[in-house]
Amino acid sequence: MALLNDISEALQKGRAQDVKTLVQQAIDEKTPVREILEDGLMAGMGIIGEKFKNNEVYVPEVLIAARAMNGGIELIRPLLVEAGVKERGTVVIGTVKGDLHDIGKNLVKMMVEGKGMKVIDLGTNVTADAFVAAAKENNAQIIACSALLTTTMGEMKEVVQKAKDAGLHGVKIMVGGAPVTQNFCDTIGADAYAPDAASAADSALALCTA
Ligand code: B1M
Repeated sequence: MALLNDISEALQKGRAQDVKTLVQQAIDEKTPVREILEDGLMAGMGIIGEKFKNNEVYVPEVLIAARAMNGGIELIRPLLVEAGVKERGTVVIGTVKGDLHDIGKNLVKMMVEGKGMKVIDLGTNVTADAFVAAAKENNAQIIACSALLTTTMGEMKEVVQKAKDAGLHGVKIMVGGAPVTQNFCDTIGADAYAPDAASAADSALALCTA
């Protein structure tokens, strides 16, 4: 549908006001809210995610697109609740204890939201206990940990251990950040590693729907 395509295009260009206007038009035309979300907003964010993965766009473009997406989501949120469109899963995210870097973590959050999942953002300097408590409280499927320092990435092992100790066997632990590797993920017994925000979102969705 042309209007949904226009929403996707405006989102990719980061035109927040255009996204709002077009989403409102789609609502007024009684376009099903799920289509506005999936074929308009999420489709646009998906394309941005792929381009980001391929270094065709960079951090600023992603942030601007995410802001445009949030504007559109705000308009459809009440209708989503009414229509009973459920989130595809819940992800608790944070940067590990001792680490204050949050730019990458915020990108992961936006991309995961772009896949239609609910994200509980615990911010930075998050202890293993806080990750576990939030996962329990929110019935999360995934704990997503970011670390940018070689001195803090070890905290991820603590999160894996504490989640195990707390009996959160169904909750998957996803790790990432510049010094983190697949090998490190395997060594600490985490469930998934993603090298970038778009792959993290793909992985989170796959884990939630597995
Ligand atoms: Co810091 N810092 N920093 N810093 N900083 C680095 C990381 C460093 C590499 C710089 C360097 O020395 N060349 C170095 C780490 C060295 C190491 O450990 N190997 C470093 C250091 C040493 C420090 C301090 C210790 C400096 C000091 O005080 N002596 C200090 C530590 C503070 C602390 O955390 N306790 C510090 C402080 C800071 C600032 C506060 C000034 C600032 C952070 C601001 C903020 O985040 N709000 C800062 C910044 C900006 C950087 C650099 C320049 C940029 C990091 C960044 O945001 N990159 C960085 C050097 C560099 O990378 N060039 C550096 C952009 C971002 C989009 O990438 O976060 O990697 P990134 O995220 C990617 C992927 O990694 C992945 O997806 C993202 C996008 O695709 N990803 C995930 C991230 N999390 C993921 C989670 C996932 C999956 C994928 O699943 C859950």
